[in-house]
Amino acid sequence: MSIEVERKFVCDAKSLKVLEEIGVCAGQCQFQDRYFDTPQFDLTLRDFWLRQRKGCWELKCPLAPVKGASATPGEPSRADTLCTRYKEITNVADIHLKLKEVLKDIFKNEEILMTESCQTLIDHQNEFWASAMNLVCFAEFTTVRRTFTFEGEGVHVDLDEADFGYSVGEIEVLLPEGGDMQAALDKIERTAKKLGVTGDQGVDGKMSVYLQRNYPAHYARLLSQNIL
Ligand code: V4E
Repeated sequence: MSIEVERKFVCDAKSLKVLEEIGVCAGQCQFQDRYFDTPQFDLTLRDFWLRQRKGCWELKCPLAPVKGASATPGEPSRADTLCTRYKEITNVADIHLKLKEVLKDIFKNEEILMTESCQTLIDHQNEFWASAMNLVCFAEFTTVRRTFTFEGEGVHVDLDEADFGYSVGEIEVLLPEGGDMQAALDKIERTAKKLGVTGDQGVDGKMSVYLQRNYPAHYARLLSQNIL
């Protein structure tokens, strides 16, 4: 399990030029994401994001805000406004365990049925385990991604173009669990400065824009609950 810390940014011509000068282009790839939730959006309303990418399952789980990082008590810190931090689980058995924990109140009456049928599907590496948990695909899109790395920094930058007409950059650091979060946030801040990325407002990710366009009522609910 790892922790993904990232800051989204709008990549203008200036930042792209700097990126091409100081970063090492690690290549371009294309992938399709399929996001899953219950029909009532019980996962995303709890800030859990389950997806299938290149045939692999990934679950992003929220982390508590950085303690004591805000100059004004009660207000989100600069790091929390600009950066997102999620724990990533990629092993299907661990994802299943976590989902059962998150959804336990919702599945109160069906828990035994769900557990047994899912376990059998997971044991047989059957990808339909998600439908056995009443999880349905609510979003599907393709991204073309260019990745840049920085010598010795442990930071990479992705430039994403989604097929529904939205482009966004991400400065990202992957940490082992219990790794130095402040050091990761500092690296991101330094990289943002080098790229000329300024501004105190967070930038929308691909999923935020997808929800805004395709599920406006759910998007509004996520906004009002400070999940997006
Ligand atoms: C919506 C969301 C998540 C789903 C994944 O979103 P995103 O990071 O945009 O996807 P992607 O393709 O860049 O994933 P990667 O390849 O980096 O793993 S995970 C968390 N959220 C919520 C969220 C948020 N609250 N704020 C912002 C700016 N982005 C996402």
